[in-house]
Amino acid sequence: GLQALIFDVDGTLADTERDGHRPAFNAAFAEAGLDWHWSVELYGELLAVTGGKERMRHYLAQYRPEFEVDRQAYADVDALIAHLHRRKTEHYVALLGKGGIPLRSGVLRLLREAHAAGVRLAIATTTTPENVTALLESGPEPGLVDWFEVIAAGDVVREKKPAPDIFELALAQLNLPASACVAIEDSENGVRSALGAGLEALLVTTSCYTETQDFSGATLVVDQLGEPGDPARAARGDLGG
Ligand code: XBP
Ligand code: MG
Repeated sequence: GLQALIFDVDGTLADTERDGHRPAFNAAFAEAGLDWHWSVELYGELLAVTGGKERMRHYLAQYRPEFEVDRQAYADVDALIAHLHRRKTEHYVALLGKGGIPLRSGVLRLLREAHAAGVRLAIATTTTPENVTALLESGPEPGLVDWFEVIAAGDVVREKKPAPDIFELALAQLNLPASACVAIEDSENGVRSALGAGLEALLVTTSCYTETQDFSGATLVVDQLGEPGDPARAARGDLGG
């Protein structure tokens, strides 16, 4: 039977990408004196690469091939990227601290029901642990972060999604087989990661950047979890057997 839910964070718990991570990256670029700006559209393309540091490296290779790092200020490109990512994380956490990004519809309801039923909760995400904590603590449920027994996040694994490493780590830390868990994701990269770790029960709640992606292998794809009484929810199915 079902023993644990393993949640993705960005796009799944909250719509963090367009109005959270993206402006935080742009703020870090501007304050470093860089003329980089990630529009809503460009960011959609860049999301193909998971991980903020990896995404910046990809942007440089694809869109700024001529870029040369200011050697007076940074030892090399990696040092610049590490600096930008630290600052970006600070901007992002500050935004969340102001209550800037709510949990998606139905997320808190599902977490409360699972928590009350003794279903174990875990996270498997590409973003940093501090971002996860800041998001969970920014909402209306005090102590929500403590409901999660396992938070597998960020650079703790060698390869980020779509590689299976982060879901494998979450399963290992839960000490459960994939067959006892349901993964909840919003992106193709996330679905590939979960499937690669053997998770077959896979619920996808598409988000603003992922609506048109390929979710083959997912058990159920919906546009949101929704709340009871929300008419959009009545039309959708149930995770079922
Ligand atoms: C999330 C990511 C992250 C965020 C930015 O993917 O790819 O890189 O965009 O966060 P997923 P960081 O939802 O599949 O985990 O800058 O902290 O990486
Ligand atoms: Mg996601």
